[in-house]
Formats: sequence, structure tokens, C-alpha cells
Amino acid sequence: MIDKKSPLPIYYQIEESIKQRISDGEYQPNDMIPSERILSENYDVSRMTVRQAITNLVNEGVIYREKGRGTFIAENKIEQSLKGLTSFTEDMKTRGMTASSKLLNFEKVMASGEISRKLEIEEDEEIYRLQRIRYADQKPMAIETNFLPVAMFPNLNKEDVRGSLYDYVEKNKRQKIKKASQIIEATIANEDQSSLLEIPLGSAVLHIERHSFLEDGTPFEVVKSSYRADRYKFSSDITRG
Ligand code: 16G
Repeated sequence: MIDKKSPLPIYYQIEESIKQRISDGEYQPNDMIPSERILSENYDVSRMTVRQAITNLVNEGVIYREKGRGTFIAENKIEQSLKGLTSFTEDMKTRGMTASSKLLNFEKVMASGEISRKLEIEEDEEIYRLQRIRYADQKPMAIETNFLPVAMFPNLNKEDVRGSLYDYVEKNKRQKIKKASQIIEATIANEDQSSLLEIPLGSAVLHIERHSFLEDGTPFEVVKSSYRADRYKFSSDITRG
């Protein structure tokens, strides 16, 4: 498997070999991979070389280390297209996964400068601030904090946001959600995020801010969310010219 005469570095060949085993289905998500000692014996290379390959694969998110337990195959990342405006519930459904939520917070607060500007309401107007952990097949994927004008949805209650918020909005306003703008930034998990998302402190997290509008052009939500970077990647088709 390893060609020591190849111009390709040996650590790289080991990385490719492990990736091949994953795509062949020989290694499944959360399987433990053999120890450095065993791998160095199997590949007949030094432990240093194996360590280099393992470190690169950890950095790439292909495998993950757990202190005192070992090294494991990571779950496949969910690839999310940046093209369509979809809800979390729809995204999971198209993948054959089940979306669920845990409501952490549901309160009415005064809109702040930035949020009132985006929602095109006055600064002292009331908004809902609702915070949910979003799960795919019971695994935490993201923490979402939505801000919506109370005047627009006077009867919104906790029960309504157990399922899809977009469903509620479209039914309640009798119009479709049309467009949104969003920004994606790289961050690292703080203590709260790490415990809610069940990831180590300091892991990579994607911070997404979305600002969405109804068909008639009314802004109805500002959302700040933190997505697990080990489970998500975003893709888009781009054209030149
Ligand atoms: C997505 C949206 C979020 C929206 C939610 C509604 C991103 C970054 N965020 O998670 O803005 O509020 O879907 O989902 O994509 P729901 O209809 O399942 O409640």
C-alpha cells in the first residue's frame, strides 16, 4: 500500500490510505482507528510519520482524538448549498434525517439598535428572542437565536417553535418567505457552545447571521446561529464574468 520509492511523502500516502478505507466503508463514523504503534507496524513506517499523517487528518476533520480513549473516524459533514433559502427542518428532511429542537429561551425583549434597524422597527419595540438547539437525528448541530417583531406575530408561543418556525411564519402571514442575506464567519466554541453542542472547548464553529424577508419585502427575522464546523460545510456554484 505504501510505496517508499514514490515521490509522494509517506505521511501523505498514509492519509490517502485511511481516507480510502473510509470511502470503502471499512472504517465507519465513530470507529476507533488502530493506535500509532499498530499503524506504524502495519504500514512499516516510523511512528513519527504515522503521527504526522494523523495530525493532518485531525486538522482536516477526517478523524478526531479523544483524550485517554483514542482516535476515531469523524461523522460525514453535512454539505449545505448556499443557493436556496431553506429552513433547518427542510434541510434535514431532504437528507432523510429528523430535525428536532430544544427550546432554551423564549422571551420578549426591547429591540436593540442593530436588530431594530434590520427588522425596520423602532428601538423600543418589543421583539421575541428565542433560542433553540437544533438537532439532526438527536445530535446537536447548531444553536440558533432568532429575533422576530412581536407586533408581527402577536400570538407566537413556545409550542409554535417546537417545530418549524418557517412553517409557522408562512402559514401565519399567508405568504412565502422570499429572500435573506447572510454572513458566515469562523469562530471557536466558548464554554456555553461547547457544552450545548457537545464539542470540545475551542473547536471550530461557524457563526452565521441571517436577515430574512417575506414576499412583500417585510423583514421578519434576524438570526444568529452557531453551527458545528465538524459537521457542516457550505458549497456554492459560481460563474465567471
Ligand atoms: C435555518 C436558518 C434560520 C431559520 C431556521 C428556520 C441558517 C443559518 N439559519 O436554520 O435562519 O430561522 O432555518 O428553521 O440557515 P425551522 O423552520 O426548522 O424552524
